Amino acid sequence: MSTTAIAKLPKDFTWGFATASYQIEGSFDKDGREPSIWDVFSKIPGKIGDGSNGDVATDSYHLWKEDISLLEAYGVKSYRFSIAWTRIIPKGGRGDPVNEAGLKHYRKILEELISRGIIPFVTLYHWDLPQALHDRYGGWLNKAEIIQDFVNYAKVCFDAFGDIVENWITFNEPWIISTLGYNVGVFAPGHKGNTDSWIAGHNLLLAHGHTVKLYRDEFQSWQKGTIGITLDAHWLLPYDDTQASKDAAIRGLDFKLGRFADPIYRGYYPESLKRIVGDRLPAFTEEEIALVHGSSDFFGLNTYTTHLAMDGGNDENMGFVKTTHTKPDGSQLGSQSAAPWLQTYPPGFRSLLNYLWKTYEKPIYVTENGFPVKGENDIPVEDAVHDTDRVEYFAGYTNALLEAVTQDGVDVRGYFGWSLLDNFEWADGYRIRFGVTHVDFKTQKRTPKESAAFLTKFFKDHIET
Ligand code: GBH
Repeated sequence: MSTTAIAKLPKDFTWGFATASYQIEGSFDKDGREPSIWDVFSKIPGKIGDGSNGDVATDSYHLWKEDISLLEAYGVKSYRFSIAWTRIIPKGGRGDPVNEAGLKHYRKILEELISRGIIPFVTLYHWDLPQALHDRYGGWLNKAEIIQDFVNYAKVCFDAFGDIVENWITFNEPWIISTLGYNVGVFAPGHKGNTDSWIAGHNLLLAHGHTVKLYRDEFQSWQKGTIGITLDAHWLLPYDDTQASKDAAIRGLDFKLGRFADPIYRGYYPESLKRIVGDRLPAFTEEEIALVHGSSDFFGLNTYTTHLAMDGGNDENMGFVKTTHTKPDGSQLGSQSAAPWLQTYPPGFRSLLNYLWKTYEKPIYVTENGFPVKGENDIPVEDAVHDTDRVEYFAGYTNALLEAVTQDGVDVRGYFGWSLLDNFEWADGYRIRFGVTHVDFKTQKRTPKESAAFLTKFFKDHIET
């Protein structure tokens, strides 16, 4: 009998699950926390599909220890979560008081994680801007104020936690923040404006650049951490053989990914972006771009699906590229999830990893990847735990990752499944479940699904010891 050696990820490859503060914490008014833009936005009738909000969520503000026990039971090496700005500086600004209760809360979580051998990856901003800053000066649209206030908040976090946090992520998905929040208006703060997405995105890049400079100047040498940003990207394939579709796939990547990745990793906005957006795209001064260029130690990637791209449509945020999962012959690219935008397509993940490594030459952390099973919200927990479609998704995606690393030589250092728990899925409310752990939102009972066990075994089998 012959044995084939199993391809393995390097020994220091890390893996775990990710969450975000507003999606899991609840306790929206406890211990000094003040409203974020998501508290206010979610309570406007009609904004959230099931009329819900994050007031309670998975109650992780109280059940954090139980959540950490789940992580431990799953055998993870790392956990990615985000800090709520509104717990640290409830009104957000640099003149506003720091809230000791908030600092204590995250400190105890961090200490508990470390005591159980789980490495924290901390996101500073997963969309929950203090409402006070929105009211005071328009939040991300106000360059003069927001950058300084964000850097001030980040400094409080580096001071308070930097001795035990070695992995920092400034922003989660600036594309989503700027386009859905400041142009389309389907995410908080629900602002609509045809130039404002470009301004918000530009200010996010600058806030990121200034924060990383501060970290490198004052903290990195003695805290020995790394810092970077997480961008969201879908792989794009041309819809058909036409040149127009081929160009559309490239242009779509420029708009979705290059818009943030090119300034950070190469030092300029993509040409197609400048051409199409014209002078509504703010320009960097020489000093500013020097700050932004090179401001990420790694490439944080959130990715869920692949789309087919074709020319046309009216979405300027995508460079007038239309996307679909339906092939020209009417068949589907992958299998459908509970969310209209998400189908399984593992080869696209492998292509995306290769593209990022070739284009940006930075070690990659997959900071989110996951799948909401169709119909899962309508079935009892006994059935929901047999999440075969999610297992199939993770099997395809982890295998694509393994191939990218071991066959293509892509430098991927970590992988986080989205998400540890079913949680508040933004404008979709609680109806779309991404968790590897089922949550009964009435009792807060947590029940592991089969997908959790799948990932545990996969990484146990496929990381060198
Ligand atoms: C990530 O966003 C987020 O970081 C995470 O918080 C979230 O829970 C997770 O993905 C799952 O969605 O087609 O108009 O319905 C990924 C970006 C943003 C993609 C919302 C889907 C729905 C827009 N997602 N988008 S729409």
